[in-house]
Amino acid sequence: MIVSRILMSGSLMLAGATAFSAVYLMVPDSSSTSGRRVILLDPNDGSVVNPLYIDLSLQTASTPKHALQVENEIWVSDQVVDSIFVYDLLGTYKRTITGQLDNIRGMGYANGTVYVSNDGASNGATADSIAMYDTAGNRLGHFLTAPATSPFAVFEHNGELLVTDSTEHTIRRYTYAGASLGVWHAGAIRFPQQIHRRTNGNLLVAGFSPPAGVYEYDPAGNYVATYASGAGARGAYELGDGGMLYSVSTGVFKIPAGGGAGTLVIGSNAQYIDKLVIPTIRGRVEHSDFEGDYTMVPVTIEIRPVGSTTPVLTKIVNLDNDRAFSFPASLVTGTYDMTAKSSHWLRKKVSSVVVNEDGTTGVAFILLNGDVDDDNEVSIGDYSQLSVAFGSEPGDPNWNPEADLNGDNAVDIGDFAILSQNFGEVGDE
Ligand SMILES: [Ca+2]
Ligand SMILES: [Ca+2]
Ligand SMILES: [Ca+2]
Repeated sequence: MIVSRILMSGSLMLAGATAFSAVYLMVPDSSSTSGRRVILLDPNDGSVVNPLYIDLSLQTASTPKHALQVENEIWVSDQVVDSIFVYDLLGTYKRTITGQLDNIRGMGYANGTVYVSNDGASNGATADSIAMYDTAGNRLGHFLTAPATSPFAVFEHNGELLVTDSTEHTIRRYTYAGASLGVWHAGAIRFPQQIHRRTNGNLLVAGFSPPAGVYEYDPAGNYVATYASGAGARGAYELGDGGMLYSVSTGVFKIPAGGGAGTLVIGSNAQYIDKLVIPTIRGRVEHSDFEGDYTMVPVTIEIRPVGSTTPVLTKIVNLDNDRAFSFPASLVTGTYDMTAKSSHWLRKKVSSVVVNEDGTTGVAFILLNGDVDDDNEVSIGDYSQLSVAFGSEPGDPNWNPEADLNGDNAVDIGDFAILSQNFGEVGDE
């Protein structure tokens, strides 16, 4: 269920309700008129979520072809610049992969490897090949697509790779290592581009040249149906509402559930359509022994590999009226340790938190009060600082807001009682 949400490039703003999906569709736009960009669409109804999620012009993109999620990164292949631009999941630029690439098109991620279709032989590239990279962007080699000579998409299917070819008009099978397994389908389709799997297991393949359209095949490669695109289809994607998106040089169009003509979703020189999952980190924090406004108390959240004290992600959040927080994270789904710490409260760790496509749920922290000097233990140092501030109110020369443990705008016996109660406590590492 998608609730209204506004995504700004590189940052996020939530509008209204707190429940929202973290799944989107990404479409690169190679138009010089609207500017090279990655558009975000709603995966359920295809509506525009953000027309400028990534401004690709900042990386001098020319013909961005495919935006592919690779773990906690977005890789964008550019057919003319012969490079792959890499961003985090929130759209922040990280690096560019270049060299040994020429006239690249679609990509695939399978078996821990990123596969990149490569047609040309400039820049030290190997013509008619699939280049292979690890997730860090290190080149692992390539394999030839011969006898096919113009690879356009790479797609994992049944533990193998399918590669579309725009001159042979075929879809061929290869092992992950690149050994040829023959033709998966050859028929009416001309200039096949992107491949996408429907929820029923059938594959949609965008046919760019006449008879252009979106072609559907069963998992064995047998023809099922054609959906007219009216022009050269590059990408296709099934929506959650039963409709279907396709992309052509004038924009992204939606065919409603049950079929019919496509209607324009967004004008653009639209390329492949692919999924983006941004995990949403959610939890609740209780600041114990506190009568102040907890929505004004920043909480430092750390996401760490299990057993490690080195965070892979640190975020300072504020709580809502239900003591809850939530933020989108450029994070690989998996299991992590998660910690919370606020100024004069001890750090608390929750171990082995599962982060899946829906993010996290049910993570709750109760933070012990009394750490005036913020060294993650309640000890003599805190007692000293509280003693100095004892009897003070805001405006007094010895006022210390960190010593006002209960948040009642006075440092007095109430704060001393909290410190005494927790004396000797040490926060989680
Ligand atoms: Ca070629
Ligand atoms: Ca302390
Ligand atoms: Ca107080």
